[in-house]
Amino acid sequence: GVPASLSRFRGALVAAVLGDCVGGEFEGAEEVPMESVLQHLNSLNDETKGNGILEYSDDTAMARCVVQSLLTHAGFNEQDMARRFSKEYSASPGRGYGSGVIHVLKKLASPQLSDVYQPARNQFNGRGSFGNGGAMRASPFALAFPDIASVKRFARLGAMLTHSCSLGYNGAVLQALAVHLSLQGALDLPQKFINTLITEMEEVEADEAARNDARILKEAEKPFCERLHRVRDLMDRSKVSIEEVISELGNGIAALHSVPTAIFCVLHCLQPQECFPESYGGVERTIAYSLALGGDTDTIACMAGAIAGAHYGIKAIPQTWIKFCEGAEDADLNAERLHMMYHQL
Ligand code: 8NA
Ligand code: MG
Ligand code: MG
Repeated sequence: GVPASLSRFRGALVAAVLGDCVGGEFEGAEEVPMESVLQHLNSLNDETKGNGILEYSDDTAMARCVVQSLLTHAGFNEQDMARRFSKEYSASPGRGYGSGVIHVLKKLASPQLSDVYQPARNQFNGRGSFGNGGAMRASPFALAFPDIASVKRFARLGAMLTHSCSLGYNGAVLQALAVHLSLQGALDLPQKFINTLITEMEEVEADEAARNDARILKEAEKPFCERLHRVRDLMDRSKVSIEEVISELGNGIAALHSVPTAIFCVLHCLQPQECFPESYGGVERTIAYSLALGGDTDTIACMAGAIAGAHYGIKAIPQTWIKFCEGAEDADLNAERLHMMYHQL
């Protein structure tokens, strides 16, 4: 497809919502047989049901705030984005937020707050959260800003409103970069795609704060780069089991254990495979595979969905799935608005 076409924007934003909605079924499950995944996804083809019966969770709730804020200000405004997060949380607190981040969201509601980044810095005894909550809502930054420097800068700042640990906000940078590249058609050359991500993250993780956090948490010197090298090694193998993917990359709620995993899901599902029905296109394969990993399935499928959707475009998304998922039609409309913003900046 054409780089940065409307179809890619729609695919990215809609598939992220679908991943969140259909992934909710298995969130936190330790083992998820592919058979159960296919059964669950098959139930979405029943045309007599539908109309948004699968609800979205925190992932989509916060991504919608990011989108609305970026569109309203034609750019990044931290006060406005923070206010939208806290308003959304107080309106619908039951969307499955992490147990730490809810304290930040409550503090962000205070009108006396002068520094909107402060509540996030106070998390976990001042170390900040390394959860994937910054990364799960990072895709819209790649759909709003055409230049890579802005994507990196604003994905980072947007995540820091709740996640001040570099292992949290750098996961958001990586997720936004993956969507940015996919939007340009970079997944046509998967090796080059992963190498470009590694090169970009080398620079991102050279930062003093990142090195310090990695040291304290006893991670590799450049944790995301190390994980991306593992992704590249797994890509080169002819057969990889679900167990190996989980043990090498993880399926948990830390950004480090989920963003590289989501990227691997997309790369692994670029070609048709025996375990999927023949009728499945790339977006269906990617989401199904993400769910079969278990763990934080809604968030991994949401992030993988955004990257895959930006590659395959809206035509690869089944209409029946859209009908079943709350917020999918809204995402489609917002994608059009972001597409305009991207091409005007
Ligand atoms: P968060 O910031 O509360 O982080 C999530 C969790 O990670 C925390 O509750 C802690 O247990 C742990 N954590 C993060 N940083 C640190 C630290 N520095 N030291 C010790 N522990 C830490 O929430 P979030 O916005 O990052 O959300 C992450 C995930 O939680 C999302 O996937 C979201 O959907 C949610 N969630 C996940 C599950 C699941 O079973 N996978 C269930 C409900 C909610
Ligand atoms: Mg969620
Ligand atoms: Mg989740």
